[in-house]
Amino acid sequence: MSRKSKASASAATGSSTGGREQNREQYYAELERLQMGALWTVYRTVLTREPQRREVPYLWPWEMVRPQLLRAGEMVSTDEAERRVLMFLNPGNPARIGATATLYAAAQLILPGESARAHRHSPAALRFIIEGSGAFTCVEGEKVRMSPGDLILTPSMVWHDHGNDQDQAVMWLDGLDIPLMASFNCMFLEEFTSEVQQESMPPSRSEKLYGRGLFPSGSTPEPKGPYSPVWAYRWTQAREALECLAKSGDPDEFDGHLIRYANPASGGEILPTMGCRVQLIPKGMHCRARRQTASSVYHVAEGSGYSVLDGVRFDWKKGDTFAVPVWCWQEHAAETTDAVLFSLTDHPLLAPLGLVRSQPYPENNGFQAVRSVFGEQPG
Ligand code: 1HN
Repeated sequence: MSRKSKASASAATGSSTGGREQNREQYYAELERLQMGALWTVYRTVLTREPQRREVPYLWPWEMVRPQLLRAGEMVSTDEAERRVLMFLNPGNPARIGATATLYAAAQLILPGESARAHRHSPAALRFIIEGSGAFTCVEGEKVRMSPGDLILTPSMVWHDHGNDQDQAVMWLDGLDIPLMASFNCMFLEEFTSEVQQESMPPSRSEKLYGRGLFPSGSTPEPKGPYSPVWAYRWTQAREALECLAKSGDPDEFDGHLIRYANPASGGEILPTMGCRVQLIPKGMHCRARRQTASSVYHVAEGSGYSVLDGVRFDWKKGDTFAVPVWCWQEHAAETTDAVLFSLTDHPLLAPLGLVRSQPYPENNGFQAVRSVFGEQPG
């Protein structure tokens, strides 16, 4: 606008600078009523130079979670609750559903003699067994037994119910892509025609047919769906692989010895929205710091150690779960024992969108300075 036309515009509205402001406020209010908005008022808050988030790094210690879960066992049956689950809620997550913006995590308890009804839904789920043996998940008519450290998958729209026909309480970590499904508004749930599924397949069929490098041929259908055809990844095997990897060479400077759970049919991730990793950090190793666009939930499978997350030290031990949100500086260390961390990540969804980024910590020789300790009052 030329000087002349600017002057005539303000003459036309008869305004000084203050009047112009007032006009703008009235204009924005009018747009609001018309269900419109001026981009320039929010441009910088929408299009940020780097990821912004409300979620924070956070840790749920097992010694706090376990008694609360057992209390839930006294207060509510699986019949009443559908699933007896305590959610890990990130204090910054506005929807009060996620451990990060994309990942839901929780602890579930099933007591001896109980079952949790059969259903299927659009969110995909995975379970990492924390404590107890002998419960099972029935996945598409196949009984999959649980032992500590096992990973069990129930992908999107796959029928599943849980049962405990043994004599111990069984507890596990649930990981779901619920925040994503909620943001897509793509939630579907169906209840099965009976409380639990008939056992229509041989036990552990998926592991025997697809998990051992021996695929069925002929009339047995090829694995379908964008997910692993293997419902269970056993701890004994994951642990053995870690042990072997540790003897095969030096640890990665960021990850220690890291293994990715893979879909044996494709070599890719186990689920399209969530991937799993397990890493061994040898006693005395302090991994370098970096940040990533992928967010993660970590669960301590063995040993103890600590992580520095955005300058805060989080000490952890077996059974603890912690959330690492997007673009959060993170580094992990094991001090007095080897540590094994299981994790879930939204990496599989970011990869095909071209959103995978990782940045090593640029200062201080690649390690963060510790500002405070999680759980301690500052000062
Ligand atoms: C679900 O189906 C399970 O099957 C656990 O164990 C947690 C959270 C939200 C929606 C469905 C389960 C869940 C869930």
